Amino acid sequence: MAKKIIITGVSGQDGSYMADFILNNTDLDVFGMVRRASKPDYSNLKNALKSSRFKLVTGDLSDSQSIENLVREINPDYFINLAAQSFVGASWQIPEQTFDVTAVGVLRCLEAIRKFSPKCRFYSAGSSEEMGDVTYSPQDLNHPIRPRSPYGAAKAAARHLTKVYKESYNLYAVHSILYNHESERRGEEFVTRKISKGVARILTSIKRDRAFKPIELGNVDAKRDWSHAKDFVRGIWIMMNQEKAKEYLLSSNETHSIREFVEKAFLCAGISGLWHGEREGEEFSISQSYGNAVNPSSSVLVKINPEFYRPAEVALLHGDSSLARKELGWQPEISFDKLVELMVLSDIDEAQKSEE
Ligand code: GDR
Repeated sequence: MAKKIIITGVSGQDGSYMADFILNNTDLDVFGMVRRASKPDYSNLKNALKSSRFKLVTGDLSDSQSIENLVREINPDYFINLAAQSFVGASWQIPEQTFDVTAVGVLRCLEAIRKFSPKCRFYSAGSSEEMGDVTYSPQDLNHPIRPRSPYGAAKAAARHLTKVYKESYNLYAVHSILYNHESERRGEEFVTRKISKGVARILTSIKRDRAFKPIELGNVDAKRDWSHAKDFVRGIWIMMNQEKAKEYLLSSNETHSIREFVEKAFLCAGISGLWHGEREGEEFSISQSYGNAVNPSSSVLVKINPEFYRPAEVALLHGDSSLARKELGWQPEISFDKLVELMVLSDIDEAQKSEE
């Protein structure tokens, strides 16, 4: 009989890439957990839904009964938890829900596995947001936990819970620290996708000689360590198939500012820009001419909007994934430049299709 895996958050970026990876590289049956929704969006599951080995199941991390039922009925060999309230910015507005889903949700999964499927291997996606207010760079697994948001605190709690359950009940339970990971499937609330979508929208307007509104961003000086999500799901699967469960950290080992992402993203669309002004008055504007196509009043590409500042910011994240590279033989295959290009070109393609 084929082995079975439950993937939570399967319609999201990471969950859908994980489902694709498992379907393409193993013969496991995949049970993708989704919440009940009146207007479900399965656009990331176009590939997975074509497979007879893929099945959608309904469950909710905030409902222990639903998790227990799934674990009892499916009796999975692997349980990969990629569901969370994953938007850091929203975690100040909905702190209880963030903690309930992101931290207590992990506890509910661990309890279900302990009770009904103790041989099942469990994965909890951790975050560089646990490092928070960093004390050194690049950060490794020894870096102190110093979260700066309700989200970061919830992920830190999930990390402790996973360790406690692993040690108390001898479970194969792994919580790994994941630095930022993006893709063409990234949610539009995250800064990289907000930029790539914005670039595509602006390029379409320029080409059609239409005025456009700039992309509005918060702190463009924050630095992040960005990888492609596809590289991370491969790393997670390697972690899940070791002799012993162990914590690892996945990162690109590079750090880039939001500012740099903006510049590269516009260049991918053939638009070069210049930063000018200061603080809240800062803008990024077109620095080359497009003949008569550009209305001068529409030449601002990006402007700062303090509405997008966070109550507490993580200024710098820069990971050191040398342990995972050495012990798991893992390394990212998609560079930062390639990531930006893939995202921008995909959004340009989509924008063109919707114009047709
Ligand atoms: P992050 O991702 O908080 O690092 O968490 P996000 O893309 O939201 O922010 C990255 C940085 O960009 C700055 N920023 C903006 N962010 C958003 N979303 N929108 C803006 O307009 C904007 N302007 C500037 C932010 O202040 C921040 O510094 C991601 C999530 O995927 C988490 O779930 C995951 O755990 C971590 O990465 C690793």
